[in-house]
Amino acid sequence: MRTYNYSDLEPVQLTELLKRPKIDFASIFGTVQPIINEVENDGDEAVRRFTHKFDGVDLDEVCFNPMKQEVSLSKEAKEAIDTAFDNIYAFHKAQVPAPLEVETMPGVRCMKVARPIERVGFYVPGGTAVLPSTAMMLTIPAMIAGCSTKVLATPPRKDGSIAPEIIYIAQKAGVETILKAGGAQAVAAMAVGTESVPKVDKIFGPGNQYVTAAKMILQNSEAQISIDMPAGPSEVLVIADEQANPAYVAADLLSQAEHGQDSQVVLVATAAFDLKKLEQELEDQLQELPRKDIAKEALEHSFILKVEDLNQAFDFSNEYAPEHLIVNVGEAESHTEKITNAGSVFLGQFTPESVGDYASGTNHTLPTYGYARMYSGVNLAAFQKSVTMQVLSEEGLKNLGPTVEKLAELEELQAHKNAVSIRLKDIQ
Ligand code: HSO
Ligand code: ZN
Repeated sequence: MRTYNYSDLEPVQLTELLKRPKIDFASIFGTVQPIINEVENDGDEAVRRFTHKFDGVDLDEVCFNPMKQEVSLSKEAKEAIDTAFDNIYAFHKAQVPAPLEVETMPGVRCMKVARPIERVGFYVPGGTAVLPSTAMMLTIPAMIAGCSTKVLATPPRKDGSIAPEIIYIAQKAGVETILKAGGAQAVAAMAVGTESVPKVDKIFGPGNQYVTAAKMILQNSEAQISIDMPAGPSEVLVIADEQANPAYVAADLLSQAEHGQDSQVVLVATAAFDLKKLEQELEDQLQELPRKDIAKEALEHSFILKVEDLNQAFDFSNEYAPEHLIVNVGEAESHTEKITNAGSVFLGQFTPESVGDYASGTNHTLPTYGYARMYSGVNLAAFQKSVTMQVLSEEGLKNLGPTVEKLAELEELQAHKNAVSIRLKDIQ
């Protein structure tokens, strides 16, 4: 991994290090738009065509109801899923907002209540790895929010089936429809609806560049959908000081690197951290990984930044705004105030990113690409919208009416003023 000294960096170099690989969305849009158009025009038939073309699978059915399926899974697999499910459920259930009511003036009451987004779609990637954990991260908060239509899209396996782990999770979360398709065609089918795919209002989940491009195009189209967030390749930034075990740090870096060749892996280390030992550990541990080719490539464009102290480390991390931030330093919790931009944070030597990827309870659908500066990861509120309400008593209208009349006058909107005056006349 390339190594830099934070204090020696020229501003241009710093800007370079903060950058993520450029994604040429203009050309990807050119590929994706015709796929969307075909799904709009031909519905299920287009989904079948693209699944044949891109996944080499001839679908017997485009969708099915997972509730009606038998699943065969080992006891151990079920137990692991059940434990993760319960933790994710508990953490997201605790996010249910209390109804809010404020009396802003005597007789003027304002309320804010949460309501579920009715129809939601989840994209669960297939590709180089099946990700049942992503199915949990998306379906559980939707279940808690009370979304009434839940569609899960995931590419079929070579034999046209869907992994039993995903079906088991879909059953637990009350998903009514599994769409056996991936890519832009799956996103389009959920956004516009087809003969067998219910149309949804919001689409969640990570995916490759085509999936992301489809989400971006469709949110700006007549399909009228919203999306969770823009997504880029997965990333981790580890901050390590002298107490961090280089073997743990190497393991954490590799766990992110194995996601994809384009994964972003950054180590920010204080001078006393043993970088020699780290390099050795990276090399040794890499050799043992089934996905070593992917991880190796990811490491090739990753880097190490040496800092003088933890303040520099957090300054850089906040500018980088990583999807995952691992703080492997002494008294890690004492530094949380310094963290301003990060998707999800892992504190202390016993908290690898993997625990949040799978089972601690936090969500792993997180902003990448520097979007942690302004986006939150998926959470319960992402499946809700808030509705405000207000009620005025006679006294309330007497108190507030003159203010509204004056403001309406300033805006020269006579009808607005009248709506108040006509009532005030009756009650004064
Ligand atoms: N680190 C990934 C999530 C994941 N890891 C799924 C394993 N499975 C992006 O946050
Ligand atoms: Zn992961």
